[in-house]
Amino acid sequence: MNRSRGTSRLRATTTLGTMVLALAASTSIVTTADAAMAAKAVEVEASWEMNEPAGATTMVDSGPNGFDTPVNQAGIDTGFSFDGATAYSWPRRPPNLAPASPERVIQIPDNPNLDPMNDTFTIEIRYRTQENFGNIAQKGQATSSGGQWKIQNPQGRPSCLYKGSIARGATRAKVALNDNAWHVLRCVKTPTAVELWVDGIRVGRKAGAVGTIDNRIPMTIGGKINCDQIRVTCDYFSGQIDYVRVHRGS
Ligand SMILES: [Ca+2]
Repeated sequence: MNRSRGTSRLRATTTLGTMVLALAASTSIVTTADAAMAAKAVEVEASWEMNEPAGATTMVDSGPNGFDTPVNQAGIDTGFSFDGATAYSWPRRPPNLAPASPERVIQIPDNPNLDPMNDTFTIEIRYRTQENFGNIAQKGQATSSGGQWKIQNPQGRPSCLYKGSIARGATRAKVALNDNAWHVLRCVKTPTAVELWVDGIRVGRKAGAVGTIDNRIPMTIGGKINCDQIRVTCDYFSGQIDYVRVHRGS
């Protein structure tokens, strides 16, 4: 399997870099620092807006990589409306109640575009819940070779976890957010830290390089897939998700 990412992002970066250089040459205003920042512009890896109507069977990716993914109506309701947003809804269920319910979990097949590698890597979600449990989105589990990233909701205080080749880095909201209102979470891994942003404000930062993350596990939304509720809990999410976006950069 070819583990290199698509050439589209390389082309886009090159084109942008060329444009910046051309602009700098023509105006002499753009500084080297500006050009470097522009050349590192955010690349969209996936953007699932979850705006499909009730009964939908495909979660459409509006990003450049086309990660359209099946949705199982036996476990998830699409076309849920709240406070001006259209979202997916996961009916309430205790997170660790047997048997396992894989119909609740959206599985996006493994792809290197969804692995952080050693890059700055951001997962942004808009969600609401009144519960104090649940894994919201992740790629890889605790024992996965190649590491993992995860957004979870213990005690209603969400945390971002990135486990890489060097270390595990995590940071968690200091206040509970399970008030049934929409909140935007951004989990950012930079080369030197892990950050959590809530509703546009950085609320947590854990310094330290985590290293490379590159596993062969599907990305999941709504809980784990490699679980049996006996030896490994599935940690199902209950609530609604308005969108999930994955960016390289921040
Ligand atoms: Ca939406």
